[in-house]
Amino acid sequence: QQTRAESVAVLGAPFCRGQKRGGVEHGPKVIRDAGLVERLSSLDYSVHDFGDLNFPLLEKDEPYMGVKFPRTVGAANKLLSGAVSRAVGAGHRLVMLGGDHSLAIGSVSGHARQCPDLCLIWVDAHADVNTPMCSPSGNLHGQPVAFMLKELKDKVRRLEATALQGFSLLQDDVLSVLQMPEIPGFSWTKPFLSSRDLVYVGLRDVDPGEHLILKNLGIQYFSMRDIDRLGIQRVMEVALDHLLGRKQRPIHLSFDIDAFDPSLAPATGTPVNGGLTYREGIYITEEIHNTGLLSAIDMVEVNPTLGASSEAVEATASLAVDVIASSLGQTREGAHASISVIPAVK
Ligand code: EXY
Ligand code: MN
Ligand code: MN
Ligand code: MN
Repeated sequence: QQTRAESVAVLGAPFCRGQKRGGVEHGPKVIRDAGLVERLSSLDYSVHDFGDLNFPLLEKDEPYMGVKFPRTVGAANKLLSGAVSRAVGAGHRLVMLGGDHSLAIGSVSGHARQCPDLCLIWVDAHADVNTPMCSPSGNLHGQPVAFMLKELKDKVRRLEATALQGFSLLQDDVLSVLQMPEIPGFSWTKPFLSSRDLVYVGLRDVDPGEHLILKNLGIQYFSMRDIDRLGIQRVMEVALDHLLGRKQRPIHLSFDIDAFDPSLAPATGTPVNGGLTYREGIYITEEIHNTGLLSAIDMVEVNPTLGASSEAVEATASLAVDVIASSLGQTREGAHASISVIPAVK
């Protein structure tokens, strides 16, 4: 039997302190129960399930600049970053099962320790790029990208006049939104990503401060409106050309299940109407697979306690498995590389 001779590491991250709703820590269990390992094995990967990480519980963790559970989220991500770095360093493709999206700080930074030139595709209804100064909630799952971007740590900033249009902020307020402060729990990590190395797909709920950051840093993004206008085929063509046109490099896919329409992925904490169709979501991942450069995937924000029924939870978890399998080469047209036995005539 032919095999891909490639290995996938599955790493569970049962963590919920980046937001306020309990239950998202059970994401890894329901995604595994939906048949993840079996599905990846059927794609001829050698699958190494490293189980779930054990995150430290911190007794006292007061908010800092409005940021909730900073030390708890920082410690969990430090642990995750090391585990991801080791798995990627050992030659595995990495699948991280969340947990809430604050975990991307650890996942992407751990990946970047092994692959410093990686690029990031963020599929989400949300931009998750609030800084503590502009976050409306203080929840760290709405801020992970702000911890990664080098430009938000630069002291001197060029402010484009156009970026300020429509904002009733004074120059000093704008600067403070664009400046990432030191947060307790995060001294282990430094920003490692340039704004040109990031593309968003699926946005439809972007806060004012986030919009200022997207525009000011010139980040490439495709909102649901852009998908309506251009179609998902063109969106992926432009997105991948933006990231890979100059040079081929490893891709990190951070996939928030709330990118999908809530009718498809109801079991999640911050659903927003008007999301990706099933076919758009699968097309995104097929195109990413076809680059041959996908190196790590986050699958986050599946919250089994928020489904209205067990069917709703199973549909959401099964969608997560489809996204991961499609990212790793499952095709809709079928394949025949792995035929080991021609079925006997019945
Ligand atoms: N933008 C809002 C906030 O920062 O609180 C909502 C963020 C939801 C984040 C979900 C994980 O993508
Ligand atoms: Mn629980
Ligand atoms: Mn997210
Ligand atoms: Mn989201």
